[in-house]
Amino acid sequence: MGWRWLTAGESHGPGLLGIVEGVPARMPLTRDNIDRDLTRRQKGYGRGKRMVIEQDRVEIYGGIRHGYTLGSPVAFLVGNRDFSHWTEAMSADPAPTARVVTRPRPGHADLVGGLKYGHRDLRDVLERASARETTMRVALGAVARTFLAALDVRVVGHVIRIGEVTVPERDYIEEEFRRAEDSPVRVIDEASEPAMLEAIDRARDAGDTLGGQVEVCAFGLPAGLGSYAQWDRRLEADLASAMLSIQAIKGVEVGAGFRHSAQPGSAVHDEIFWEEGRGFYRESNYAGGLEGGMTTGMPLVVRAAMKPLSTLMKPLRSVDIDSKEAYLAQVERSDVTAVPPAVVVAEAMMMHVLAAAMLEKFGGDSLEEICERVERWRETTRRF
Ligand code: EPS
Repeated sequence: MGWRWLTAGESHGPGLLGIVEGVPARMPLTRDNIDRDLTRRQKGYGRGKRMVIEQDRVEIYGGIRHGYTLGSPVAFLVGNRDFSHWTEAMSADPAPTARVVTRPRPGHADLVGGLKYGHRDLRDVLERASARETTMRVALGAVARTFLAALDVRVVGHVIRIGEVTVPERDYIEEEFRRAEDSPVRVIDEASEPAMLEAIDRARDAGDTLGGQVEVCAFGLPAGLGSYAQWDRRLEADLASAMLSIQAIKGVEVGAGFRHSAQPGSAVHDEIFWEEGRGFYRESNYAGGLEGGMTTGMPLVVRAAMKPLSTLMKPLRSVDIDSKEAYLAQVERSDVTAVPPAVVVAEAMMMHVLAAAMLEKFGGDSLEEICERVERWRETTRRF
């Protein structure tokens, strides 16, 4: 059954809930491991006022005892501080209707969600469609991070584009990713930072929003996760699906993906070398760590493109779902850009996919058992 997880909760409800199943037993895991990623997700120049209200911290409801996992489902709650301003509007008990939304925002789930579920108050849609939900993806993803780290796999990411501003195209090495932690826009490339900050200021002043691109990499992966043998076992497919499931993500690229589609094959494939003791290796990584739906052992590189947020202070034209009159869309408090936090969310989604792939290939119930199997496999691949 592998790695299974679910989230629940509305943006302005009491909180977000999550359960992850399949976490091996006897794995050290503390609240700090989780809160670190929750804090990272809250950062970023261009974030809105909500992030001043919230201080996301996890409460552990199951699966961990005395700092170790039990092998039982790991269950989390992250409270919404903002709920204190919404107790009646978001009450689960019958209460007077309040803060009704009838003017859908173009680009958000509001209109189609209302149509699909029959909601005439579009708040019933936007509360769950909101990217607030990514808080719990990240909390559960931090469990995957801890698991992967024990197997010597590290997942890191950075911003490569905000609006028109892009960082130079090149492979970034693992050590460089630390720089992104100190950047207000989560970029490695410091030279791009001032132009990005300026672009965000300009968008804010204009009541507009900005999209961009993130790049997420996994280092230390063994070769052979995923499979070419069936369409639904190809790891690219799981990674693309995971990335596209993130709110506002509209495009995904593995390795040099779109960029290499215009070049000849001789320029884009990673030549194969062999050395005693080291085994097979490559000197380039155009494939982004995947060949034939399987990890090659090179860094896994996935990029995701985010559209600009659809909540605009300068709203676009829309139609009221009750009166059918033309109106400007609902103005809700929001972020100018959410590209820096999208890095943390994309890391979480990649880690969920990789934790599942690790469990599928190696299996096992305790961390020790899995670690031994991974180590044996690494040795096997070196000797092949
Ligand atoms: C978010 C919380 C939300 C938004 C944002 C992400 O809070 P609120 O709606 O109360 O301002 O800041 O959500 C969106 C951009 C969106 O389109 O839904 C968060 O916790 O990340």
